[in-house]
Amino acid sequence: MKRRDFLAAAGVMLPAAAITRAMAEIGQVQHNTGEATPGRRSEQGYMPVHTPNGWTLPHRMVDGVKEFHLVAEEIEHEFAPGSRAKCWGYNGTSPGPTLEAVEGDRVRILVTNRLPEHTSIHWHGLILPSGMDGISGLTQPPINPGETFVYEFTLQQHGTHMYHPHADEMVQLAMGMMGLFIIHPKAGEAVPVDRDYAILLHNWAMHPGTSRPDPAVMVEFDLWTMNSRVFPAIDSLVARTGERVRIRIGNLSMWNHPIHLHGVQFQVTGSDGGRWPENQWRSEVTEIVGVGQMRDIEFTAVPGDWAFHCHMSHHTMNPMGHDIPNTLGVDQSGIEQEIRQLLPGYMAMGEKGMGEHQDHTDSGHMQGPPNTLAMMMGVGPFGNIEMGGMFTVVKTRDDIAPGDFSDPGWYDHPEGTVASRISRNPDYGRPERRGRLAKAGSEALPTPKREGNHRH
Ligand SMILES: [Cu+2]
Repeated sequence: MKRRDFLAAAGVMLPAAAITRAMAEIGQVQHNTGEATPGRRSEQGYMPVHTPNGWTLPHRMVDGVKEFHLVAEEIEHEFAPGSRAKCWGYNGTSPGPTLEAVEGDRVRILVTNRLPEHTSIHWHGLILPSGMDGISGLTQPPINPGETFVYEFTLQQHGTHMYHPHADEMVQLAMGMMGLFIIHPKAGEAVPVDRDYAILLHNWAMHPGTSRPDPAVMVEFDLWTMNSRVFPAIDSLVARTGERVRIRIGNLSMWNHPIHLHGVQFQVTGSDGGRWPENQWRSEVTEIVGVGQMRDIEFTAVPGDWAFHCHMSHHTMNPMGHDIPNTLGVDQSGIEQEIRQLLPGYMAMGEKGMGEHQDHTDSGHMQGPPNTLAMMMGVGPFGNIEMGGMFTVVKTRDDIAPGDFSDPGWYDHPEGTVASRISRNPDYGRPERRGRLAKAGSEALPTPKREGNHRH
């Protein structure tokens, strides 16, 4: 965009004095590389945030103002290899690039709309003039297709924040329009972190066989994402043993997500309200991140491969039929033959649980609809991981260089520290058992006796 065009656009919302000042600065624009050197603090002294599967938007300094430029547009998105979709995002991606600044910075954010309909951007949780709040119709005119608007305000707080449209929200959020806005405290942090991750949670209705999210769905979503990716395509979160790690988690989906980390008791240290005073930090192993909320968790990294996931078990699955009949314990051997006459290759599933599912899909026995992921995926050093959705791994090793985010592979467990088989005999040992056991030899699960028929 030409400088003159920007100033014309800026004229919509900036006082004349600011434009004059900006014009005087033409030719004195400093370009910033955006992402600082990994593991190094920025010029302003903060440890840059790392957005797994994402990126940080470069800015430039214009007249002492940090200037960012977001472009709302349709994108080709991949949730994981095997599932692509036409989505909407910013600057080519969903989530849009992370914006990063420091409390006290003055920021100018240009927003160009290349969508087929109008949009706006709301700076979720930021303290700013009402007219900069980005609510189409309420605080500003909509940004029509082809137009560029400018937002400008001074950052009066620090914390983990988000941006998203506030125009045709149901559609634009469902299509993937969202991003993170990280503001570091001006005074620095008394307890510094060595690694600072940022993750946005979302859900998508990608009906099997389709390639565009369905914005009308309210409950039955089939993709549950961290930074718009599903397991096993979500980057591992890497750390060196002993490092202090922060994971900032925001939720713009339609569900609350109890986020669980294995291996440590983390501290919940902050939110969109900023980093809390230390005496308000609390130890948890699962923290619910409600819709529209942010939570920061921090921990000291201990060696291993540690699962990090939503604890809603259907949120760690990829597409599945939620309305299928319950076949657990049902002998389907006859039915399978009959259905195969109508549907060649049909496989009865679920008689002994769904654990066999990944074997069938991985081996190609069971071909799902095109452009649709299998329900459970991922292969670890000990076999199938049988996960999907909001699941990834915190990988901590002793020999990771500061700022190295590359995946170190699977953990090499010290001798004698892995659970292992000691018998293949189901009658092994003398464990105490209570309650009503299923009949010997039956594969059926015990069925509780119902109360008698009370009709008289
Ligand atoms: Cu969840």
